[in-house]
Amino acid sequence: MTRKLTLGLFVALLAMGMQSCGDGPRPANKSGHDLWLGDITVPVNAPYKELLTQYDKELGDEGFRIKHNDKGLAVIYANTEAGLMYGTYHMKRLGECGELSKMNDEIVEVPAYKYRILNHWDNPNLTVERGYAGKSLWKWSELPGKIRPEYEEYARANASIGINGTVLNNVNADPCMLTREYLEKVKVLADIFRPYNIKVYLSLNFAAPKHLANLKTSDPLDKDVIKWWNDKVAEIYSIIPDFGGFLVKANSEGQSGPQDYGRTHADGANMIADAVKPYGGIVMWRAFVYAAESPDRAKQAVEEFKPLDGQFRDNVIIQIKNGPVDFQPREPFSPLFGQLEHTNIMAEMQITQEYLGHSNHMVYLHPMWKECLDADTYQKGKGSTVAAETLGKVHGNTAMSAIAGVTNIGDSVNWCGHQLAQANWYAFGRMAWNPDLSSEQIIDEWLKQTFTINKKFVEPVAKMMLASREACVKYEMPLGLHHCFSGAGHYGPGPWDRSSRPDWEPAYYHKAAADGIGFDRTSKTGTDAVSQYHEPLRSLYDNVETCPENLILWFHHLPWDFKMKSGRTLWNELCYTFQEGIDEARGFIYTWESVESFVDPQRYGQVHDKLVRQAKDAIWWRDALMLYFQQYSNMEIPADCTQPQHTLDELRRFRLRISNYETPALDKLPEYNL
Ligand code: GCW
Repeated sequence: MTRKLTLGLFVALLAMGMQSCGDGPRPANKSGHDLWLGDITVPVNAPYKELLTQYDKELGDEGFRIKHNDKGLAVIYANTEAGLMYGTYHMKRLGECGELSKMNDEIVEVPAYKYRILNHWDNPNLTVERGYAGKSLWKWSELPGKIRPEYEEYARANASIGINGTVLNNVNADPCMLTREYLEKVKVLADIFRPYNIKVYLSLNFAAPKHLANLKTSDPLDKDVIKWWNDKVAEIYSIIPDFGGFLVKANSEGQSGPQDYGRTHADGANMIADAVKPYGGIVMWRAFVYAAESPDRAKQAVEEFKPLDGQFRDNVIIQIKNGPVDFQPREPFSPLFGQLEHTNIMAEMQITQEYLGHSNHMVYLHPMWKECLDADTYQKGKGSTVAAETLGKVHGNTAMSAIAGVTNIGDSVNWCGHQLAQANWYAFGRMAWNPDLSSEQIIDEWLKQTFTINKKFVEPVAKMMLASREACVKYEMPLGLHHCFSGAGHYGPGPWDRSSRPDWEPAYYHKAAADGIGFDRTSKTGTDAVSQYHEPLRSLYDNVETCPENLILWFHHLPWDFKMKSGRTLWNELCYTFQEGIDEARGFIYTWESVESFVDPQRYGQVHDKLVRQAKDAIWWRDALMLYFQQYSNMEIPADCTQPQHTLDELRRFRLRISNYETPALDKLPEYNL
């Protein structure tokens, strides 16, 4: 490690990883971390900060101003300690990026979203659902007695990018999290995070009254149930006075919810909201609901939540995934963002790469999230972007603006499983602070703070990372295809997979048949999902001539020889788009090799091995999908494309035996020549 360690905590985290070997757990003692911890604490007491004596409305509770005082010294001003802290991190970031000259002008920074929250899908038994970075960071069996240094490092990392809340446990929530025993453990974490302006939240199990108190029901209108929740919430706040509130997955994928008792989502959410209201708590109620019987899963959130608009309490926020199905590499934005007027809404992004190659693939996700936030819902005419909707600007309810990211953090030595995946954690925080920041700016900052400011490294690696999301779309599911994943951990292709539910089978989504491929969501012949979008989008998507080609198979079922804008048949367009993805993934390896001299051997080697696997997986995806589709199209893969290296039968026989809590080892995957 040649770089000095700095406040740019992402430098620090990587540096820490460098002190141990291999991918094992990070060292549990502090000694290895002294340098950066020491460095990080110094500026917090430095004299160039001033709490304002008169509240400055422009800055609010978390913003700051940096300007020169009459002695020519740059000073950070804020209304609160939190504001001073964010200002300090900002100043350090500028320093690390070689941009201190920006302080010649006055800087005013105020976070865009009020609630900037990480969601951990961590279970009490230390598994992490869709977690690809080892086990859970939270060592519940050791708490409250033993405190690991990682807890505070985690808080510093988040503070440096503006995260101010964390939901500690999985939305598929174990009721035990609300027991006194666990609340005492949660308290320890809350105490560690508090100085960093981070509140803790918990996911709740809606059936907790039944599980924990043996009540006969968990009906949200039952008076004993209401009392139980009120008492439980009072207990929580007596232990953690600034507890943030709850995240709820109800009546979704087998989780209990108010509909079990003939009640609505609003009944359920409001009951919890009333309990936390006196303490300033909030309820984030997820809109990720779908039933096996529906002909189109993509429509269900709007169908369930639109009729409830206006019925939710003002401390409830409906948490909506960016896309209408499920965190696919490309989805149109969820139409629910443009359908509610009197209800708080927030976006849920997935930082962990459930559908983007786990921590084996290098995929920089900010461009994907920004595509969603920048998308225009047209709910109140042009400019009603998803960002504006979730910031509360479209309906003038800005007080409850929020955004959530499902984390990619675990106890692996590099925190996120892939050395370059920390960029996604970093990017989520920066985006929540300022959704206008560009993907370029964020990756530039992260690379400079994590590796080196040398342009010869930063420029090619930034270019590679900026291209990676689109490359992943091309090699996994181009042209609007979606959910062609193997059921085994959602890693790798499985277009032929069968399941207990039709909507858990890839064929439900790709609909490949002799007459063509794609999901018909048009108004005349399809499910009419297009009508959940406002004009001009509705018509744009409905009409095959105007539908953007990168979403065409999301909205249309088209014949194999359909003529694309390029003049190619749909079949050939699929083949060549896959090919571009394969070529780009191969190119990432060469880019990385070209910067070898800037990276220490350990990080260099780890990233290199994974990039090689990523390129192999790209060919695997193409082989699996196109050989499978070929059964219906009877068309050939063009001769100038990489030719398949396995037969369809071989690929179908391959079994990846991983659970929803694991990522596959690189040597357990189908072999390919690059
Ligand atoms: O994408 C699906 C995942 C589940 C997850 C669910 C959800 C936590 O496959 O593992 O459960 O989404 O978001 O609730």
